[in-house]
Amino acid sequence: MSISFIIHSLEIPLVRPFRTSFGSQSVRDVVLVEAVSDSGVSGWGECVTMAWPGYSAEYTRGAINVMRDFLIPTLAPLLGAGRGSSVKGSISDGSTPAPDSVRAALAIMQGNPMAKSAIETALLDLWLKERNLSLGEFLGASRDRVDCGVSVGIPDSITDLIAEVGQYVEQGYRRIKLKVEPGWDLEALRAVRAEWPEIPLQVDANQAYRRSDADHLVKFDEFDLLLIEQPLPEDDLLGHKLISSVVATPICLDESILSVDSAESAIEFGATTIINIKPGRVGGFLNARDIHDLCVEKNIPVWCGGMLETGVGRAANIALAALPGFILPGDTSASNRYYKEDVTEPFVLDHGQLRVPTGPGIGVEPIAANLAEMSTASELVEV
Ligand code: SMG
Ligand code: MG
Repeated sequence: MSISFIIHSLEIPLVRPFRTSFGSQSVRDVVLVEAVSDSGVSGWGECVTMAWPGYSAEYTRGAINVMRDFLIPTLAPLLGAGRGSSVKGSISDGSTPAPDSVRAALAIMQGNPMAKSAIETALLDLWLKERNLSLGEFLGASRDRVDCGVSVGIPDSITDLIAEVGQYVEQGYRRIKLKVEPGWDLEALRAVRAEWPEIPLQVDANQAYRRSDADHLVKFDEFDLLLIEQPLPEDDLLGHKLISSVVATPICLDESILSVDSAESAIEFGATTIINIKPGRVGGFLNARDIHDLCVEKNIPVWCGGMLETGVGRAANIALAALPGFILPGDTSASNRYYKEDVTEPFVLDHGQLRVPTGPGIGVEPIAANLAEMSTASELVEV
């Protein structure tokens, strides 16, 4: 007997198309990883890849393949039959390996942080449930609610933009983020600022500008933005440093930050003064916590990004966002921002905040009927 995995593929329609500088989607391809223990308890993790490699090099079909063919098999020595209390990091029934040992084993494979994060989180959920400990307690959460922002895709017109932002403001979101790209930036910002002069506002370009756009990016300064997120390609740290030297608005990195070391490099080099932490992008919640700790030490504010997660990924992100260094509102919106029906009980906004789950592990489970209805495929992977 050993831990087995089920890779669930789901399709969930979005309430409205979400367009960014790298493409548009109207249905979310979701991958949920379920780790099932000897005693029949399940741990869950969400793989946040998109269907195509637009945000980063990872994509959903590739992530499923690498999980099945490489990542899960590489964990075999930790998960296989015959383990017992003598296995380092295991507990007395030997069922679930300790989070650090899972991270170390997965680190042998290069890249694929989103796939690694999904597997690590499913096992972490199981391990925490065995200890009756919540993810928030484990990570060091210091709050029971988190401030929520919302990320607004590129719509068809300024009229549509104002209508959409208006709904979010009405619902109580504490910060608005506009997706921008060349040709959809200053006019959109001007329109939103004219309507809401005071609302905390920021933009995300998903790498759509170039170093030569510095003079254009300077024009963003007049809109009193909290930050400009990832204006340039992910490997262009020098470009971000150069932009920072001419633009007054703080530059925040997302795609460029893949590890504790890359975070430290970007900070020390002067390429960023704020960091968006996404567990999927950095290979899991342990790495995410470590980047948070580094940023606290270096006085760099952080906030929790989003990847259109279902309730499974959202629950875990909210636990992370409750750590003390997360001082800016996250892209941790309520379920109804994305989906008419979530796969878990919905997360509901309350005065611009979401409540940090308190149950064991990530604190939520998929609702069986919803999972069945949304499922397009499931694959059992045994070690
Ligand atoms: O989960 O609300 C969300 C989406 C937040 O804008 C968001 N994410 O670069 O930060 C980002 C994007 C990546 C996903 S876009 C499909
Ligand atoms: Mg981003």
